[in-house]
Amino acid sequence: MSEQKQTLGEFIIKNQSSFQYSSGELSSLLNSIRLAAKIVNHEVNKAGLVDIIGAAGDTNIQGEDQQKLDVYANDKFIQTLTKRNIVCGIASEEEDDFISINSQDKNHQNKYVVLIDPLDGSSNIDVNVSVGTIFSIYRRVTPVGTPVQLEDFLQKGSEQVAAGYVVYGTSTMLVYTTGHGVNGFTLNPAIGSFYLSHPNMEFPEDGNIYSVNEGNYIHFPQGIKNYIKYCQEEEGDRPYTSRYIGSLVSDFHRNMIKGGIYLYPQSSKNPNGKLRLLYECNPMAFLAEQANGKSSDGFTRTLDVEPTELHQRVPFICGSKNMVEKAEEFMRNAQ
Ligand code: AHM
Ligand code: MG
Repeated sequence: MSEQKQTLGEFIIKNQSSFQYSSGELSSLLNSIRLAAKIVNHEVNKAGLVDIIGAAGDTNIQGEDQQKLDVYANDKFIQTLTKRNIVCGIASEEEDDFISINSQDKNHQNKYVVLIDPLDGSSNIDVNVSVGTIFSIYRRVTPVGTPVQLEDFLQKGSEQVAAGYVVYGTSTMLVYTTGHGVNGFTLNPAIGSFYLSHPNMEFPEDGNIYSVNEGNYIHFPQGIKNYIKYCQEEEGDRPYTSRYIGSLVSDFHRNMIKGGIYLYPQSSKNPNGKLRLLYECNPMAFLAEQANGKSSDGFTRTLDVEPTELHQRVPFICGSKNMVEKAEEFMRNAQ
C-alpha cells in the first residue's frame, strides 16, 4: 500500500516507536480520539436537519432528549477517553473543573491527561460553517496511582506530548503531532476511515492572508493596529488578503496550507484576549511550531507561558513564521 493510502490507524501503529515512551498507550489514546471524532462528525453532519428532527431541548422520535452539539461532543469525547485505562484526567472547555478518572483505584496506571475543546466555534453550526475539536495531551507530573491534581493540567505547552484538531469542514480531517512533524488525515465517510492525505504539513514561511476580527479594531493595542495597517498598505506583496471564518481550527488550517497569520489580541474590552491557553492556544502553538510556523502573545512564545488556571485566556498570534515575527516587531515598537 502506498504512503498516501495509509489509514490513520496504520500510521499511529507504524510511528509508535518514534515516540519517547513507546508503550502503546499514546497510540491507544490517539485511537480513542479518532473514534470519538468519527462519532461527533456523524452528529455534526446532521446538524442541518435540526428543524426536521428537533432542536436542543426537544425530545426526539425515540423519546431521547436532543442535546446541543457542543454538549454532545463533550460527552462523547469524555466517554471514549474514559473507557480505556490510559487517561487519568480530562479538562474541557465545557467543564468548570477537571475530571479525575479512576481516582478510587490505587492500582491504576493511567499516565496521561487530556485537555480538550470538544466543539470550538460552535456558534457557526447554525449557519453551516466549519467547526472543530482541539486536543492537547500531557504526561501527568504527580505519581501514577494517585488522584490527578490541578498541577497535572497546568503544565507549560512545551511539555505537550501530542496535540491536534479535527476540522468538520467540506471534508472532515484529523491533523495531529506527537512532536515529529504534523500529518493530516481525511475521513472517507463511505468507509469510515481516515486516510493520510496531508503528510508533513508545513506553514509557508511567508504568507499573504491575515485573519483577525477587525470589528474589534478600535479596542486593539497600538502595535496590533499598526500591524493591521501594514497588512493593508500597498507595497511589495501587500495589501494582504483578509480572511476570517471565526472558527479557530478552520482559520488555522487554511493559513497552514496557504500561508497566513491568525490574531486574537488583547483588547480594551478583554485584556487577555478571548482564547484559552490550555485547550485552544497551546495545542495550536505546538502544531504551528511542528509545522515550521510560530506562535506567541506578541512578546512571549505561547508554549513558554506559565499556566496559572484551567480556563486562562491569552492573546494569540499564530501562523507563518515571518508574518508572526513582523507582528511581534510592531508590538515591540509600540511599547
Ligand atoms: P468558542 O470557544 O466560544 O467557540 O470561541 C472560540 C472561537 C474561535 O474558534 C474563533 O476564532 C473565535 O472564537 C472567534 O471569536 P470572535 O467571534 O470574537 O471573533
Ligand atoms: Mg472554544
